[in-house]
Amino acid sequence: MGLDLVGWLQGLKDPPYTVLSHGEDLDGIFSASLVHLAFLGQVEMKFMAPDESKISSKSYDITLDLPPTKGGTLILIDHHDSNGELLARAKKHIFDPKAPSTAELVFKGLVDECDPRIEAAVRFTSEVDRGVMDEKTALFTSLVRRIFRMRRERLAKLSLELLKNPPRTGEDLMSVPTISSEWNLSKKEMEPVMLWAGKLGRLDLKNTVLIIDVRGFPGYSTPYILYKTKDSADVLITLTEGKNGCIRSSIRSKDDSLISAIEIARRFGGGGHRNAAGMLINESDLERLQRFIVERGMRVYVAKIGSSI
Ligand SMILES: [Mn+2]
Repeated sequence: MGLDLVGWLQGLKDPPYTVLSHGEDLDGIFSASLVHLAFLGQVEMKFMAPDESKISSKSYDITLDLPPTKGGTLILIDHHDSNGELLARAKKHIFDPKAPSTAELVFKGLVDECDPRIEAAVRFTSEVDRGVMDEKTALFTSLVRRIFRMRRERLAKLSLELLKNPPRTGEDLMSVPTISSEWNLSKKEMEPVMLWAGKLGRLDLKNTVLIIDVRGFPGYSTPYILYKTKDSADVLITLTEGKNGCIRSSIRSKDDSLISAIEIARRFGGGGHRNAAGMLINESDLERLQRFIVERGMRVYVAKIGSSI
């Protein structure tokens, strides 16, 4: 079935095929790797964040793990429930909100190969995208974000490195050349954040939403902070500086918490998955956010990065 899609695109136009993927996590990067494999390298990769692609007027042949652009796409492959309303922007799509990762959809849909190392890396990517990860994988995700912010053109190189050494562990992810050199560049600014996140992670807050204010520190550290604090409260919300004075916020919830991540995100115009979502808010929304949480019967604990815990 999927090979039909490859043939369909090849019949429609000549290579190289333009690929737009999510540049902020393993799923986006490795999905791009798999498309590179499916089209035998005849691709040009670009990376964006969801809030960028949603409003971009450019068009792409293949869009992965993102809301399709206003300019449209020939093929969309994605698993984000909240992008379902934008399917009309794609000529053809493989869209399944139940899929554990976009990488799995790309693998099943486009890749005509049974290299067990690739298959294992797809399974690993699905686990990571569900939020099951170790400390090194969380650090990798933070470093991917740093690259995305500072030199995103290098992500294409990273996606090829991952294809050469299909990752199965956080250790594998940290050892690819682009990532280990980024770690050397960022160690000094990351280490204080890591220490603080470790202390925050030892809190044990019941029925509480922990709001972690990371503003003033590098926003790319968020995935690592979320990992270190994952057991400290039912819901975690991070605040980092966004563009034009906006606040970028990531939300994580536990299955049995009173409020889910997606409920909070939707309430403030964001999206994502049930227990992992994101939103862009303003300073003036922070009070509304806290009120919403309290009205729904949960407590709020605000931690400002660097402050004593
Ligand atoms: Mn994904």
